[in-house]
Amino acid sequence: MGSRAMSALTVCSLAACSFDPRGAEDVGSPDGATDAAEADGAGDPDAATNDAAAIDASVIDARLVDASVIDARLVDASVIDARLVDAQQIDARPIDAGTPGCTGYQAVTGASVTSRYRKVNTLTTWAGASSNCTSDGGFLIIPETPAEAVAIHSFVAPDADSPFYWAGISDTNLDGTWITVLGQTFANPPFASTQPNQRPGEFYILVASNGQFYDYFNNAAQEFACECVP
Ligand SMILES: [Ca+2]
Ligand SMILES: [Ca+2]
Ligand SMILES: [Ca+2]
Repeated sequence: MGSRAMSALTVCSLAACSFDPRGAEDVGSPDGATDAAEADGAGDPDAATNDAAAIDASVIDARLVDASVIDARLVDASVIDARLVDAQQIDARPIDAGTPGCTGYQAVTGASVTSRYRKVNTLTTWAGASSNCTSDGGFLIIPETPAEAVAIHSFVAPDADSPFYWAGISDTNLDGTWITVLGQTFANPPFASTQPNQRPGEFYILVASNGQFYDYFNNAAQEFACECVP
């Protein structure tokens, strides 16, 4: 041991090493022997807790990932919203069904190109025929033109015993004022030369093979066609 080291020991012994802060701490520390270990963190309960916290943080991160999955589900919810929009479209379909698609109706050559028709070869009163047509969204045929009147006669092809078909035109409110089943005035009906003879109760229009009109009684039974506009 050199004289300088000896001198330090001498100083320490004389001053109780009070000049060294670490030395003083070591002296006063309850677990002075483990303080050196504390310095590197090993065995430090607090450090271990910090590590666990870090793990917990990673778990939280994972939960954030899960949260993003939940966000994705919210996106799915928006998809459900989109389906509700589709549902509205489904609601719109009954509106379309208001024109029933004219199911069971067909185009008739020479008749109105914008209409479809359905024939009924059952002898029926005018009122019964009209009800039959409105039951599926159609209406008792209104032959606006001679061409349509003739084409529909060929389409219905009524039995020769009564070679006429009902048209959706009547003058029930006022003789001589012809109104269609759609509520419109039918001007200048193409009556046969002897018609309309307006016998009491002759409120309804029959159409002959040449397209000419006859006023006639509801209690007659005739074949007919229904018209529908898609
Ligand atoms: Ca028509
Ligand atoms: Ca009449
Ligand atoms: Ca008549």
